[in-house]
Amino acid sequence: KASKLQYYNNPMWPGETHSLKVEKILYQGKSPYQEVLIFESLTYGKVLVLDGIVQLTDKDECAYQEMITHLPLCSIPSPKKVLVIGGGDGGVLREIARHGSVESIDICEIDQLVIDVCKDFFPDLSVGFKDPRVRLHVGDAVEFLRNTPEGTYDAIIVDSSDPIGPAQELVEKPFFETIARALRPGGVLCNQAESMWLHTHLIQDMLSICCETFKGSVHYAWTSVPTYPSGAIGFLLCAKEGPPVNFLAPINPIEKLEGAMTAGRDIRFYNTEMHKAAFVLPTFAKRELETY
Ligand code: AAT
Repeated sequence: KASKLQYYNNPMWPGETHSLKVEKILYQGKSPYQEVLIFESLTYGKVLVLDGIVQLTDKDECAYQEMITHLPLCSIPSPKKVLVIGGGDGGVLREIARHGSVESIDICEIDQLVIDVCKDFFPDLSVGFKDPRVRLHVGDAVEFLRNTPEGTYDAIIVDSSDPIGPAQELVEKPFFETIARALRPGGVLCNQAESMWLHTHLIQDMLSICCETFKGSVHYAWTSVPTYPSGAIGFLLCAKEGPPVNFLAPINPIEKLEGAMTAGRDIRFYNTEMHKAAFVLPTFAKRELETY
C-alpha cells in the first residue's frame, strides 16, 4: 500500500525502482526485525522480500548463493569449519553441503520468521537445514561473533541484508574485527558487498576497513543477479594473515570435488571460469576500487 513515491525513495538506490508482476501474495507478516513478504511472480517464480527489498527469487537465487559460497570455499584447500551469517532461507547451507571436506556448518540468523516461512515456501533452499552438519543459532551476528573463540573457522560467509535495519552494524569496523578474530590464520571471509553501479562509497569504506583488518589479501568480485538493484551484486573476499590465499585462481576447484556439481540440485551458475571472471572489473570500478 506504499505510495509510488516511497518506492522511488529507498536511500540505497534513490530515484529508481524495479518491479515484478505479482501473480499471488503467498505470505505477509511482520517479525520484531522486519516486514516479510512472499509472492508468486509472473516470470521469476516465488520471491522473498524483506522490508520492501527483494532478497531472492526462484529463478536467479542460484547466481547469488552459488557465488557467495563457492568463491571462498573453492579458494582454500579442504575447508572444515564454516560459519554463515544471515542466510535464513538455507540456500547458502545447501551450497556449502556440496563440499565433502566440511565437518561443521554454523549459521547465525537473527530472524526466526525468515527461517520458518522459507521452510514453508522455498523447499529448494531450506533443504540446506536438513544437512546433519548444520547447527542453527538464532540471534544477532554481532553478539554471536563477540562470543566466538579466536581461530574457530576456516571460512565465514556473510549473507546479510542491506545495511539499513538489522544488518546496519554488519558493515562497520568492529564487526570485521570480530570476524577476523573468529577466523584461523589463512581463513577466508566472503561478504555480500552491494553493487559497483550504485554503492561506490559504501564499497570503498568496506574495502578500506577490510584492508586494515585482514592482512592476507582483499578483493572485490561481482556477478549478475537480475532481480537485485542494478542487476549486479558484489562480494568482498578477504583472507586473514597466514597461509597465503590466491582468490583469483581456485585451488579447490568445484569440478574436481566428488559429486559436487550434481549433489542435491545440480549447480546452475558457478564454475571455475565464472570464479575467475568474477574478479575482472570494468575500468571505472578498477579506478574507484583497486587503489584500496
Ligand atoms: N540468501 C538470501 C539473501 C539475503 S537474506 C539476508 C538475511 O540476513 C535475512 O534473513 C536477515 O534476517 C539476516 N540478517 C540481517 N541482519 C542480521 C544480523 N544482524 N544477524 C544475523 N542475521 C541478520 C541477502 C540478500 C542481499 C540483498 C542485497 N540487496
